[in-house]
Amino acid sequence: MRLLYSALSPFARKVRIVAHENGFTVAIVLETAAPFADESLRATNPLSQVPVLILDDGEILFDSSVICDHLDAEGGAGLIPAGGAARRRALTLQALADGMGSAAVAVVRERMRADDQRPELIERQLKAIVAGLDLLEAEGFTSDQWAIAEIAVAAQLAYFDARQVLDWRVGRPALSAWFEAASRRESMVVTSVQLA
Ligand SMILES: N[C@@H](CCC(=O)N[C@@H](CS)C(=O)NCC(=O)O)C(=O)O
Repeated sequence: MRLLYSALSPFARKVRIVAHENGFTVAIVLETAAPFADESLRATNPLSQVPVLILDDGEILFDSSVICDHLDAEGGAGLIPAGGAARRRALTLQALADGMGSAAVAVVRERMRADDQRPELIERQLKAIVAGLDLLEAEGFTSDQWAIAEIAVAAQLAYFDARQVLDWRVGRPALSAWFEAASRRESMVVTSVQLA
């Protein structure tokens, strides 16, 4: 299998963590792609977004939640509950984390603009992230649970730090403490990127 990814993408990080937890460390070859600069990515994903997983028979999977679903089904780690309220909760929290990630990517892109930045766009995206963080603080993640919801959230929180999106720890002691412990998990450590 080939995973088209970019090192800092929180969506690709989520997939890499799920791959690691499912024992797919050797079976997946990582290939860097530059979604904003390289139009060739569009041949695999018309949205020109990473991550994209290309299976050995050439089948192409995106987006990150579809890839995670496939890897977890094949690997059997059971990170995605099979059904019922647990599954609905897990997928809803994954969707929340992913949505916060899209908002964060939009903030980062906007801040990169040399001029003509749109403060109202940044403010709206940050509002979504802050509201999501408040929900997650109330959710009360515990260190004994590490499944798709927790993985999706951890990947995004790490991205907020790496890109200095916002100071999300202020007023969120439970989420902060949970994330510190989560960051020490092997699948988080081996998928982390050290910025120069
Ligand atoms: N819903 C997608 C989002 C992926 C995404 O936004 N990836 C970013 C990189 S972090 C990207 O490739 N952006 C390029 C673009 O939107 O043009 C997923 O979960 O995989």
